[in-house]
Amino acid sequence: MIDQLPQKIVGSCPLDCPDTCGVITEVQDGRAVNFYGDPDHPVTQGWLCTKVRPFLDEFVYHPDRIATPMRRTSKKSDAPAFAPISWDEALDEIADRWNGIIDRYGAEAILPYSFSGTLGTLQNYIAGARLFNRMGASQLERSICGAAAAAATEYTIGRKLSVPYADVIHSKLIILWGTNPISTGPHFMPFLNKAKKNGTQVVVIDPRRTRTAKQAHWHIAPKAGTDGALALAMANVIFAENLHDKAWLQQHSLGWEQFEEHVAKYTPEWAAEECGLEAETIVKLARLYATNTPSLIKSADGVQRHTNGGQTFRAIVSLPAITGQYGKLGAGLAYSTGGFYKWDSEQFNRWSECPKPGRWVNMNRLGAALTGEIQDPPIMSLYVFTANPAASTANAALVRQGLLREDLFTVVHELFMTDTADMADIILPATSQLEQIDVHRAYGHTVLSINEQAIPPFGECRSNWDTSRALAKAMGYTEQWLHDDAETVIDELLANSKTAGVSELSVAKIREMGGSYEPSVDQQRPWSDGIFETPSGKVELFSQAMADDGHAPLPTYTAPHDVTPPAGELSDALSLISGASHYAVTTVFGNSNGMKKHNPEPFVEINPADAAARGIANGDRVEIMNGRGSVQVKAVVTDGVRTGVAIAPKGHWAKFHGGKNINWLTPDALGDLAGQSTYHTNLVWISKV
Ligand SMILES: Nc1nc2c(c(=O)[nH]1)N[C@H]1C(S)=C(S)[C@@H](COP(=O)(O)OP(=O)(O)OC[C@H]3O[C@@H](n4cnc5c(=O)[nH]c(N)nc54)[C@H](O)[C@@H]3O)O[C@H]1N2
Ligand SMILES: Nc1nc2c(c(=O)[nH]1)N[C@H]1C(S)=C(S)[C@@H](COP(=O)(O)OP(=O)(O)OC[C@H]3O[C@@H](n4cnc5c(=O)[nH]c(N)nc54)[C@H](O)[C@@H]3O)O[C@H]1N2
Ligand code: SF4
Ligand SMILES: [Mo]
Repeated sequence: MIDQLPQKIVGSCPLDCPDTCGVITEVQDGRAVNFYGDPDHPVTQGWLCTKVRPFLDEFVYHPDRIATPMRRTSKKSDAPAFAPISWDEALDEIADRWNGIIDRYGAEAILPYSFSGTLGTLQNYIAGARLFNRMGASQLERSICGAAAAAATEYTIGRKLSVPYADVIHSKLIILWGTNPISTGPHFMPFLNKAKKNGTQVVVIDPRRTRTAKQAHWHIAPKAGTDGALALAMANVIFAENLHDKAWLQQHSLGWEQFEEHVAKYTPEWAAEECGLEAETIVKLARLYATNTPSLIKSADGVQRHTNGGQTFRAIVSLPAITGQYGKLGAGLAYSTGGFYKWDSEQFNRWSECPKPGRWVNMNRLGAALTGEIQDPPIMSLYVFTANPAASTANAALVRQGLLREDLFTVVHELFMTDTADMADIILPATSQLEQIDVHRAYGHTVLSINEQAIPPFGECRSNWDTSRALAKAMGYTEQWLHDDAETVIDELLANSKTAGVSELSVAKIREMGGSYEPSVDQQRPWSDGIFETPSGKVELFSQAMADDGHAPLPTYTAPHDVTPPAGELSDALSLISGASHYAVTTVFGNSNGMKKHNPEPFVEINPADAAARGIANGDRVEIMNGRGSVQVKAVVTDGVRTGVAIAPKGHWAKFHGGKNINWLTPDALGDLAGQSTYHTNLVWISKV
């Protein structure tokens, strides 16, 4: 046989990351032999992050991949045990159980739960929508990540659009507000570094001196959850010192005079107390921001995972308006491009051919929902795919309690035996990104890319869409749109898009373009026409829509508030932030060698002053506790975190660390907008073990 050169297949990184990298898989004899960043992708530029470089060994060919469907053979409270079954047996059993539940309780007793294992439009979103819409199952309110920021953005400036990474070369000043792109969206960094060489100043606002903060010109570390106060005080200074852009405000905004009056009370002195900063710092920041234009605020979702996150984000996105930055080259806001591609909701969801949508169940309340908060009917079956809620959801002890219910029929579609899969009645084996086709839009840029299937499925694995099709068949649903092949669904999605230029695309056409489609530079630059997709077409500093929805119509500050029953004196509590780990993407790679090598043991960072007050030395084993639970971890004493705050990255699987992770402490209270998660409004007490 003649040796064949490996075939190069283009794809997209599926993980929850704004960069959605273009990837190349080299395939020989049906096996992926090489995997790297697409050199032709304008954002990826030929390199992948440290987490995904070893994707073949650490994910696709990981020795622990699940190969067949399995049925539970142990009690839920015992060590998990499973026996392999055939797909037909698994599908029959699921359909039987679901039909029984629908007959007795109605379809709303079934709850699909999915979030961010893959961000593929077909494999995550359409696969998660159509089948369960057709069933009339409960609808999951997907608010675990950035719902409050999204809602705040939409109320204020309309669709979620962003200044392109490449345009930061035009920014004179960039504020990275509660975001750590070196870890969480690293392809922004080459653009930022180029801008810095060009003289751009960089400010980072984060209670932690992150990898990104270490490289900034100025790092400001407020107390957790107080950014709303900081932003409103900046607005106060900008108006008081006449640094606002009156002409722009008059033409492009609504309610700015009310806003000016409203922020008069948010003085720098008041905010200094609230934020744990000096008043001069706030004044200096406000002046720097308002006088170095074009200026850009880049933010992400960490800063809004607080009880006041929605109003905080409202205050932050108001700042580019009062200084007239929206629409200037390299200026305004870089939060998310998630609103760039508009799909047709009817084509996507097939609402018109489905029963009335089921009631909404907030994913952040999963534990509560499974243990009695949701009644009439109670949740009797949970279908989890593309998510690992037993490790990633807040108040995880309660989630676990819910999953322990013997009468809850849990199906988990997974690649690995995660904390969640361990609690399943039936496990279905899932393909990896290399074994499935998909289409991806990104939330950090506007490239639309195809992910080609590169290799055959591992074992008996099936993609989310193929599993949805098989389940639809088992349930006797005959609608064609539940059974179309993947490429047909993607073609239809593109053809019905409301974004200019996209309806002419198809999988075949994007293939001809080399796997990805990039809109024109002009199209990528938002707000240059001065029009905003709000009810008034302007930036709504005063939002009637918010008032109508029962929210304060002007950006307002309320201190973050954790309702946890105290586990000590309130004055001894620290605010625990459990943001991204550098080595995992949420809990994906929690079972990888990278994690075992670089972050084998969960840790908590605390400031030397806070450590000394508790008699804690670097490396000590400590207990973190609050009214929800406790975990034991290693203490890292460092001035890289401000006083009053503790840092413990997310991403660890509970099963590898004595059955608990950091989410045994996090709150399941909802934030002020859009049912947002509030992971970081989390009071804890830390002591030496
Ligand atoms: N403490 C704390 N917890 C947090 C956060 C925090 O800041 N602090 N952040 C939250 C945020 S922002 C998010 S987005 C959530 C994410 O939480 P989840 O949505 O639960 O995401 P992951 O934990 O990454 O789990 C994804 C799972 O999907 C599987 N998977 C990957 N690809 C596929 C596929 O194609 N098909 C199927 N069926 N499965 C697949 C992976 O193996 C993995 O187990 O976590 C939240 N959890
Ligand atoms: N390596 C890696 N990359 C990831 C992920 C991951 O788990 N690991 N997760 C992905 C997901 S799901 C998401 S949503 C994005 C999130 O992307 P980011 O929002 O950039 O990441 P986070 O670490 O959640 O939060 C960013 C920063 O917010 C800070 N922060 C928390 N509370 C406050 C506050 O009150 N004020 C201020 N100013 N800062 C605060 C944290 O200290 C943290 O450094 O990243 C994605 N990329
Ligand atoms: S996780 Fe982000 S940076 Fe890493 S390869 Fe995927 S898209 Fe790129
Ligand atoms: Mo997220």
